[in-house]
Amino acid sequence: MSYRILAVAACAFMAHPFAFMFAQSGETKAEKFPNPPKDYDKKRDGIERGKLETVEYDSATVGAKRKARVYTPPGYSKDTKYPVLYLLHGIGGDENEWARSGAPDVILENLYTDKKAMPMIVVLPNGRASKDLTARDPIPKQSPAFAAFEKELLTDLIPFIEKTYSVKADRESRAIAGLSMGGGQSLNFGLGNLDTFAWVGGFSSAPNTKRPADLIKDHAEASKKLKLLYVACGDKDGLFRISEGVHKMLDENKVPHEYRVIPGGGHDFKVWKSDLYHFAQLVFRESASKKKGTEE
Ligand code: FER
Repeated sequence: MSYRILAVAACAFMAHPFAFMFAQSGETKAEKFPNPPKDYDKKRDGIERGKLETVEYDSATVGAKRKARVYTPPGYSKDTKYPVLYLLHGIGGDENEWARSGAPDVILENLYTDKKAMPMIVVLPNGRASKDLTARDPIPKQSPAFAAFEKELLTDLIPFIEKTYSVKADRESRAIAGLSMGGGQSLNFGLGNLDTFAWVGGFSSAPNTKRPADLIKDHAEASKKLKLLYVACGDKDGLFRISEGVHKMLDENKVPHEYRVIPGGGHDFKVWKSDLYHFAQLVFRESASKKKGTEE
């Protein structure tokens, strides 16, 4: 090793004594969750497309009609019953954020074409349960609406989806995942409602995530019921400690999970699109739980 590399490495070590640990674990995890292949998020010519539509549902929780986007897979048919992924946006987003910046339809269509994901319906809600609040309102004003979305999701949106679309309506056919603020919601709502969701993902989860000690009531029960718990964050993300804390709690309590540290990953859609790419290949697949059992 040259003097120059040694000097840089020594400086880096002095600046961040733990960076080496992260770099190491980042390397191992990178093999399990490599960067997606080139063009995984680019439209391919000549493949079947799904349909992304906007729906309105009655929210008894807020006393108003509310919008969501719904993505049905290529060849969607009433003769098939599909599992459903509820995919949540970040603090500045709404029901359009994933479609605008995350290419979920393209990522899934490419995976379907390569037979790497189960056909599923993806529901993209607006995760602020409110009649009139928008992403432009002050965050403290919005926070209660982000928390209130748990009740609206369970009592208004899920029932609407299950009566409107051809879906499998059981816990093993429902997943919840989201980015940042929506990652916090996914961990809070998913782990708090294991009779509703068996597949849970937090992508770069934000400080609205409950304290690790408060996330899971009964760790043995959660271990049994979860088919997949995916916790991921970039190691350059200012919110890294949140996911790290959740991972530590899960390890301490022996709750099987996938922990993905994205080397060099920031708080952005480059990371979240790659999370969707990986999460989509695990969710609703029996092999995910088998793999989960053999982890670590
Ligand atoms: C915070 C920092 C970031 C916070 C939320 C976020 C609730 C969310 C960021 C995002 O959704 O991108 O302190 O508190």
